[in-house]
Amino acid sequence: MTMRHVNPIIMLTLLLFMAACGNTPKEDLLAALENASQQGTPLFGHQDDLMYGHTWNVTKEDDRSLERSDVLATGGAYPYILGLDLGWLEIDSDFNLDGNDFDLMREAAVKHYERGGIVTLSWHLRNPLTGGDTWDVSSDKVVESILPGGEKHEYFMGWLERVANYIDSLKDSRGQRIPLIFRPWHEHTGGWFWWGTGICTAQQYNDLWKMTYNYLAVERKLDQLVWAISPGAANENFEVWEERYPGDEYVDIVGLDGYCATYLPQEEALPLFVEKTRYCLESLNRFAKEHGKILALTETGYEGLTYDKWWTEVLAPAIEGIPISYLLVWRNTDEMPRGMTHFYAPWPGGPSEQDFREYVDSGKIKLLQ
Ligand code: BMA
Repeated sequence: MTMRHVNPIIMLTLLLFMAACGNTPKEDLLAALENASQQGTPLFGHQDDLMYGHTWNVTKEDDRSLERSDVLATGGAYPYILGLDLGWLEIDSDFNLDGNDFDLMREAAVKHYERGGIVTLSWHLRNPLTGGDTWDVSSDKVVESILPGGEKHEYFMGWLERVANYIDSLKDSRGQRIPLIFRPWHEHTGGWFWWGTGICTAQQYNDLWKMTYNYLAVERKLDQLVWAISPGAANENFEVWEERYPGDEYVDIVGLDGYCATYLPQEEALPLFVEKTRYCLESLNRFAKEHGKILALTETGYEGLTYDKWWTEVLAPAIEGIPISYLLVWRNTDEMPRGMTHFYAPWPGGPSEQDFREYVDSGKIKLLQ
């Protein structure tokens, strides 16, 4: 049937109906990101913000209200973006790799969305070939083994099915699936994850991304997902990351994962972070413009926050004038083997608390108001 054969009254009714429906939740999410990018006010994000903080943990304590937040306690509002990780969902665990109860994570995601925030999901999944963890790079055959025809293909599709089911279960109180920034296969320009450079070929990486997209977005029709790709920061030839890019139809956001080095003395690490972050973000910004994508700083931070002016004197100049839509700092946990230093967001009584408050008050980043 051609358009000429459609009854004009039906057509008009349809158009009026579509106009009345307004934006979809996914379109609203994209619009919020576009807007933040154009205004030059990135949305502030924190990994696991509602799940645990410097001195508390909802999975382990009786208070499961999901009201606590280190960002709220120091900056006066929840972060705009809540990051959560799906690692271990694939092996049917009740808890993710960092100890979060998956049911509580679902509640946190929905609650954050209903407060007006945006949720992003990463996936530090285990190694499907060796049985090791996400950092097990002992074999360069892992990606090959899960692609169609590979010995672990069916097994891995079972993992993806669990991820699809969980994503499908993230629904608001009206029963609508909540929009999500999905950020799989991240930091693929580094060599520390089994999908990284040197461990699989560019072709295999791109095929892995497309297989993931085709299953989740096409076969399972999870059309509420916004797809983000995150190369890791590198000092030179950052442009080579582009060979590990599946194509414009599979990606909405290009983001950088880049941290301030803790293995260098502070007087070297801080300026290096500013220089490197700017270099990579400017390169990504050119790419984003050419390809019509949204730019973000998808992971960042300085472990331990041992510099008390980190926010206004280091992070702010690292991103000044670059149209990132959001930035996300990593998690605040004391459960690391090497001790209590794995903190990236401010916490009450922490060294950079005052500076964070100043950064928020300056209006240069946006919390959930
Ligand atoms: C890493 C560290 C790990 C954690 C992983 C996934 O950067 O924080 O401890 O398991 O992210 O959240």
